Amino acid sequence: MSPGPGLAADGQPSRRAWVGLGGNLGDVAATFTAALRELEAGPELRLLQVSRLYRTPPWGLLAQPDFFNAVAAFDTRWPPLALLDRLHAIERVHGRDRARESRWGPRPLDLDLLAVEGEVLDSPRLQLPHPRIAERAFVLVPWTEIAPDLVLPGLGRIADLRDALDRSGIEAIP
Ligand code: A4P
Ligand code: MG
Repeated sequence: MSPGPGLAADGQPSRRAWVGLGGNLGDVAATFTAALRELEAGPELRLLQVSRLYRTPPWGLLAQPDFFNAVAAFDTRWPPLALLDRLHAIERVHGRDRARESRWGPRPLDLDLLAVEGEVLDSPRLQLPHPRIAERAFVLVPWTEIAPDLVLPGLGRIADLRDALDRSGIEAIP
């Protein structure tokens, strides 16, 4: 018998998860393409949609090259912490070394778990929705492209959060 809607073959519910991609070292577009392919490689994640790539002025630490950012939607049956571990493993494959970088500083690839459908978490390793979303136009602009009406618990609707921010300098790459 085939599983019902929203149920993966092993009976675990499949849920929507959104991942933010960022980077400002190396060939970031090629890195994003490779990282998405790697995320899709196993049976646990199915890529549904990816925003366009955006060039964005650096946020937080200003003296560094412009970033590229995008947001991707997946269906997953992984628990959120397993998904976070997978994201970190892929960051490492692409040369990210947390021990040698500064917070908000330059990096080849940053994969943030932005939200998982139905999950509100507040643990040291993982907070969901990602706690700093409402301050970050570089996340909200690409996210609005693929999920404008998504409502984040405690924060509000993605397109409304975007509209409240200064978006100057953020440009889609044609
Ligand atoms: N952590 C907790 N919750 C989460 C979550 N939902 N997703 C913990 C991912 N990680 C989460 O994250 C630090 C720790 O947060 C992790 O070990 C994890 O257990 P990190 O990704 O290693 O650190 P970070 O990226 O330096 O910090 P943070 O606060 O995630 O900031 P950002 O925004 O990712 O900072 N400007 C532009 N224009 N575009 C960018 O992409 N990125 C940064 C990096 C700064 N400025 C930027 C951009
Ligand atoms: Mg991060």
